[in-house]
Amino acid sequence: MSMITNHMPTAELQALDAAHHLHPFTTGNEINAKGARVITRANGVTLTDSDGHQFLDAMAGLWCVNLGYGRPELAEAAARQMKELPYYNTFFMTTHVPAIALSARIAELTPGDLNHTFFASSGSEANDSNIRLVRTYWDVKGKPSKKTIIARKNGYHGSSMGSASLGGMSAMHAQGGLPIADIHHIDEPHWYAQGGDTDPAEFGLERAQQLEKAIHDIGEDNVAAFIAEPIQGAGGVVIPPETYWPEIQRICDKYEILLIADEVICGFGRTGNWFGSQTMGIRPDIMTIAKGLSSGYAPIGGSVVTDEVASVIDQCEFNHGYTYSGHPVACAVALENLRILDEEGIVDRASTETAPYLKGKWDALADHPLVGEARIAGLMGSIALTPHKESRAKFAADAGTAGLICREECFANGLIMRHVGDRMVISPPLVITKDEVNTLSDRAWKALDAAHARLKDEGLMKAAS
Ligand code: PXG
Repeated sequence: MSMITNHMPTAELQALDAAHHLHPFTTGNEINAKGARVITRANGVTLTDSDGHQFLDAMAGLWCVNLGYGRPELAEAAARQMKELPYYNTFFMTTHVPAIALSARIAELTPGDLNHTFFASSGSEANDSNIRLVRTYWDVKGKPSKKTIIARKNGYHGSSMGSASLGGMSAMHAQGGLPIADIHHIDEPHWYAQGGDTDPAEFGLERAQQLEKAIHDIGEDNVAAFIAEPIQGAGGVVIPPETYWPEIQRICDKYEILLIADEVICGFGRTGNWFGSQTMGIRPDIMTIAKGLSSGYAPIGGSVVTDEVASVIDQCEFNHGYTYSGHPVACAVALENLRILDEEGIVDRASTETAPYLKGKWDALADHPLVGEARIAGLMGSIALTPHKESRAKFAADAGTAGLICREECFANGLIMRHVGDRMVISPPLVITKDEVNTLSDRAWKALDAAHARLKDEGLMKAAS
């Protein structure tokens, strides 16, 4: 038990939370009955709750705290900026120093001629901006019929009406009448779950070629853009077969459509390079960024566009923007985060030292009787739980039953992993040390053993027929 700051007793905090706080992606009755876990402090890769329990946060919050918790420099950058200029907008012919400095720094870090950033406060907002950006782009170019955006089933691009429409999460579409008009979804390149007996390389090509077919079906004159995450994150860390992205790039090059890489999770060092597009060898026209941009210390996101896209958008008044587009405090925090990630060599070390070490430990989990495959790219990994390794079978129980049990056992063993259905995913802070990787791996084995025992006891190690 470590020191607990002087807050109310946990039960009182939970009662107030239940009375007044509505939670995202949560069944209210369930959390209110059980009592929310109250996180009070964090440092490095370790979270502390209101009872003093500690957890290794193998999710970096929600895939965002790339720098790790507790860096005072970011707090000081925020305080300095709040004292100097806490707020001003970037509308109506004005700008300010933090937005100038951050957009220039992003231009240096991003590949190619992605040199221009339109700021938002989140990934959802940035993807909403992208819908308007690509449709405006084609309007200005005299091709207003090019409106449809092609996206992927089980992709995740945010939770607003526009971004959730780009996303391919059916449970989200079912609430609130989504998707909005002119969004089309193709299948994801998820070989483990959907590849059956095909060879992964073959499957990757087939899934990429669905884009070409969709362009033909909808008509090139009606398609504005294709959006995808270089590696699907919330969909379960789905690393596509190597054949997938080159084929997607070929198709985007052949037809007149813009390629949007949603780098909200993959960006800022997560996959072993500054951007997932570099890891996957793609040349997007637009990148969505958020999360790791500020390591989650302040809400900020953006759409980074090429010189060509900016030169077209610049010809019109773009009737779009948020009160907090380029918020000076968020920009100052992001700049400080990028400075540290770069100057302390955190992205480089994560890629050259930590990632290979973690990969060794992670790949070994595939030997666990409950694990069907272990995949990892940089510091972003997943394992598939299965009742029958050889056939990659799904469980007979509802999807997510085994995953939830495994997540509970992770918590019980001081480890935070997220479950996506019956896949377990990790995305630890990039600053995780080799010792902490050992701890992560030890706790993952223990949690898997405990989950396996429970699944057997409860008669759940049965394959779906
Ligand atoms: N794009 C991607 C690829 C994301 O992963 C967003 C956009 C939206 O960003 P904002 O900042 O609006 O949340 C995301 C967010 C999960 C989970 O449970 C994942 C996200 C958000 C919340 C939960 O895996 N990703």
